[in-house]
Amino acid sequence: MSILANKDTRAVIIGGVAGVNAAKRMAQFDYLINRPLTVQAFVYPPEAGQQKEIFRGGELKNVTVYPSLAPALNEHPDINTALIYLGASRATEAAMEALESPNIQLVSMITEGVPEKDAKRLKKLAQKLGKMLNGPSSIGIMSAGECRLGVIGGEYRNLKLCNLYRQGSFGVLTKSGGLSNEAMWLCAQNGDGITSAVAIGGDAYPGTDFVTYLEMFEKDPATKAVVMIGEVGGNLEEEAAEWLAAEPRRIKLIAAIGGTCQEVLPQGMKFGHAGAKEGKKGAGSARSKMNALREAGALVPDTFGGLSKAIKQVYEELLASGAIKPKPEIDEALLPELPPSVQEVMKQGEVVVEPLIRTTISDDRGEEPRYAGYAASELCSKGYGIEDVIGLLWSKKLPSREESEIIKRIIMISADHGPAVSGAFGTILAACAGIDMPQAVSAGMTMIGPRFGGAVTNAGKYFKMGVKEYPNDIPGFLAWMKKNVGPVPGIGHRVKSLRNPDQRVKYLVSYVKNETSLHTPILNYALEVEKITTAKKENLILNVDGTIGCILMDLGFPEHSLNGFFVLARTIGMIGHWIDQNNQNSRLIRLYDYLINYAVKPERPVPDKK
Ligand code: Q5B
Repeated sequence: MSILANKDTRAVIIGGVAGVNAAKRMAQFDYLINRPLTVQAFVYPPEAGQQKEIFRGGELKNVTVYPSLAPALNEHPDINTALIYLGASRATEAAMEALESPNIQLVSMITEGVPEKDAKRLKKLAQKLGKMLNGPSSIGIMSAGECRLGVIGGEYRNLKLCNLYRQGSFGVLTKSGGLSNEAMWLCAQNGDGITSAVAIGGDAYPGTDFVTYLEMFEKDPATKAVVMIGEVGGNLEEEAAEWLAAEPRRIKLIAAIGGTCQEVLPQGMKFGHAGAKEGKKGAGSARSKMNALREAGALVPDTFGGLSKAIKQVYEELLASGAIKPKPEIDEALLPELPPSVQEVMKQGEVVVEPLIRTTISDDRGEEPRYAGYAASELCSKGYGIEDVIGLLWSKKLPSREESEIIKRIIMISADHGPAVSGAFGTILAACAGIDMPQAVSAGMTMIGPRFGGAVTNAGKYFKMGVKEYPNDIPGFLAWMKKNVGPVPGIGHRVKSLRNPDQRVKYLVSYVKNETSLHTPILNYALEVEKITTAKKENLILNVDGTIGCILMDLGFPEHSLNGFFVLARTIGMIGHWIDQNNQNSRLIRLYDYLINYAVKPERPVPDKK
């Protein structure tokens, strides 16, 4: 037997991240003692509909998050316990709702800072409904070998060290969560372990007092003695003393009271728990509580350090009287180990995992991203620019100052070319249809292809091929292109021509050739091609795609990176167009009829279907 929680306990956790973490810890205990998952459902409106992944050993369970308590209880009629993991502002209402739910018999609250008036309301409601309310500020309830509610008991190894996988003979009552773990450990080391341990919470008005729990332990035949750890403040310990003295009790009481140090501390010095707010002497002081408990018949060591000895003494008396028999030792090695995570096993070098992807450009595992090994902030502080980041991430090289200047100009010059071009127009159409920025910009992006903006890569590729295969035979190159490729990428423009030259191209060619020392065999070749194509047709100029493709190839960028320069640069322009249309509250665009040639059949009657 145990009190409050047992093998039939099924819980709902009301709350977010902290509640999910508690559920994971509870599932570890479920695994240790081989019981079904205790937590059946979560209630947390912001994440309603999600499923939380909880591992019970190596077994993955999905636990649903419900928008409110009612559907959770409808779908899980076995739930009889609610754990409140909400902040103080919402915890009281949630606890009230849980108490009022017919199936729920026990509510345990971890929430700290619940207003005292709310704590009193909750206690009154629980008493009226005949339900158990543990907490607020409680770390939880542990029933050895049966059920863990909350994170009480600490980490997995500690659960084993405290023999919590099987029942002992000692009940534990504490105000503090940390001390409950310590008391359980002391019971395992000096006795045969615990039946149940309850952290009642350190608030001034706990939902349930020591006496109520002592009554429960008294009625639990498996519990032979209770270790109670109280503290200064309030009168729960004095009430416990009165209860003990009132009539002969079956259980023995061992008590320790924290706070005797207050006697040597300055008057009024505050202790940790909200409920620990008494003066140095008299009623409510640690000393008076100790005296009251001793007079009532409890075994009260002078100091906390004496608790081990007291537990041992009671355990030996119980053994000697025949009230308990020594529990058979369980070989710890036979208890299940938590399956290690892949990361843990890898760390130990015991498993080899084939990586799913391989990266060679950046690493975010340190304190900040590193681009090809260089910390981003150090690049900034040493005066590098966006051109250098492009160089590092696209070709794993830090461009020289001269190369950076060329890259910068390429980006600047191709950032936008007005609203009429396919990309900008696509973005404007989308912006006017009320589409958000990322999608509107990607609408423009989808226009980048073989005819518009996406000829950079192939221009670089084929002009390089020309340099190699047809160095002194441009007609031969053009003939090969016509036969095998089609229009030469990087040649031709809708509006630019010999008579209306593209100033961007002129500037870039002149800058690279006259103001830098870059060797430009591919650009030179393309300019020779242009001489032949413009002789045929004056708009078959070397266009902006072709020019930047050749220069980037001459700079040594990887071939398949080249379209990226137009994509990157034109994103700046497309974002600009989206912002511009939004600033103007532009209306939905619909083409005027006069812009469409309706080359369709005239209106005619629909024939009867044959
Ligand atoms: N013909 C660009 O064509 C365009 C030829 C060719 C041999 C060629 C065309 C083309 C290659 C792809 C390219 C990037 C579609 C352009 C850019 C960014 C932009 C845009 C902006 C910005 C234009 C008419 C006659 C036909 C064709 C022949 C055409 N191109 N012959 N090699 N490359 N270029 N794209 O004017 O005998 O009559 O049948 O595909 O490099 O996108 O500002 O607008 O910054 O936003 O519509 O600059 O040149 O001419 O296709 O009707 O052809 O010329 O074979 O001959 P058009 P088409 P024929 S820069």
